[in-house]
Amino acid sequence: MDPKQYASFFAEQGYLVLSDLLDKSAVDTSHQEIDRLHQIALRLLDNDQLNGSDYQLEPYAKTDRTDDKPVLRKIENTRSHSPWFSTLASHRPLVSVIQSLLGEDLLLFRSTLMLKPAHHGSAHAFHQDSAYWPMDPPSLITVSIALEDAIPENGCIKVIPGSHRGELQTWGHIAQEEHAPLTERKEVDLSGQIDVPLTAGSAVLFHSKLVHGSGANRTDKSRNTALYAYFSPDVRYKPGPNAPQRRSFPVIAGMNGATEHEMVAG
Ligand SMILES: O=C(O)CCC(=O)C(=O)O
Repeated sequence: MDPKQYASFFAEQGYLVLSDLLDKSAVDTSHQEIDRLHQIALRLLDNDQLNGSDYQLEPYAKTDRTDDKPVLRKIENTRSHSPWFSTLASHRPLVSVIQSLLGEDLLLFRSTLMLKPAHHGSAHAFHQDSAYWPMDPPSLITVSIALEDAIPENGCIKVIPGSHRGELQTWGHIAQEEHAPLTERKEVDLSGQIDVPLTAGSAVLFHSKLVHGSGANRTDKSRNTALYAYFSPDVRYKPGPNAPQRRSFPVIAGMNGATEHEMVAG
């Protein structure tokens, strides 16, 4: 697809698959880095310091560690914990596609590793990201880069194509037990849902109003993804009254070469 086709597919469907975004060496480096971050998490767990950190345990796992590895659901703010995952947010081929959809100036809202450990990885109920984010208008783009082959059995992402053109709705808790339905909301029409299987190194982009989720990991291997959310500086920061009223966002591209951009609530 050329950039024009990307833009029209994304506008219509609200998601876009980028095949082979990372080569094998980048995928291998990501695995090594994930192992290193698990060692850090293990030390935090042993010292009772994991709670309240950017490392989150699987809420429904039967144990907090297996094979001397903590059973983690996700790691937030990876750009602060890992030079590798910080650099990956600016991966040139990825940034070019995001720029073709959002414009030249790009800020980073989120850098996260979504981890689905073997047998433990919980499901993610259907939701729209913008229902949880203090950003307006709700037009951010997330990329989820598969670091292993992602298939329905290990909880690949599911999307409802075109759902980003509907209203923003109120959703419940995202993390769900393995056999829980992916939504309790009877009024949500799930008939159009599709799985988005990806090979390791491929990625899916999705609009922050797109209804999406993922099943549990029922296999004996982990299913990990590197996830980044980007936005244009036209999007405003609108936090609730109890949240910090100023927030600084990393610049990924443009913005006259600045490295950080502070936004004041409003
Ligand atoms: O990685 C997944 O399984 C789902 C991620 C997701 O839904 C999200 O971060 O909004």
